[in-house]
Amino acid sequence: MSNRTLAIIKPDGVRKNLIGQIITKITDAGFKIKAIKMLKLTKDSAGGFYEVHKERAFFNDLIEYMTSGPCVPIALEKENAVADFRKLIGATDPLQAEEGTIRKLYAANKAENVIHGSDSDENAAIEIAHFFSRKELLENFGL
Ligand code: FUP
Repeated sequence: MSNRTLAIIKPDGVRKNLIGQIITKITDAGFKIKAIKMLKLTKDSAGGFYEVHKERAFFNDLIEYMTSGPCVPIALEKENAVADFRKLIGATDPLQAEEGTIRKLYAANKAENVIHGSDSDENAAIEIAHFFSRKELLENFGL
């Protein structure tokens, strides 16, 4: 699965009407969209997704933000997907993100940073499974 990663256009990206612009950046960078949907996370689901951060001071705000409106999870494919996608989105804090990255272009701050990208092949597989069931991947997306 080293050729796959999970992106999420977060609720602020959807609210700012940036779905199209962000997807264009992603596909222009050579990523192929393998599965996509739009949904509003529940608190439980968002809490599970960000389980690693549950002891952090920002956890409650993170869950409020991630459940504040619909988001768009996307399973992407490309050689070296995880690393290349992290490069395309830029640092967590847009002030530290490189010019031209999605977060530099569109993110308000490090808490509301418009897009998620998996940080390892192992997490990519877990995160894709968080949003897309095996049955759905097979029947709807041919994966
Ligand atoms: P990233 O891998 O770049 O998405 O960043 P992290 O996994 O460290 O953080 C996940 C999310 O937690 C961020 F996208 C936003 C939120 N966060 C904060 O709100 N404050 C912080 O200081 C760090 C992260």
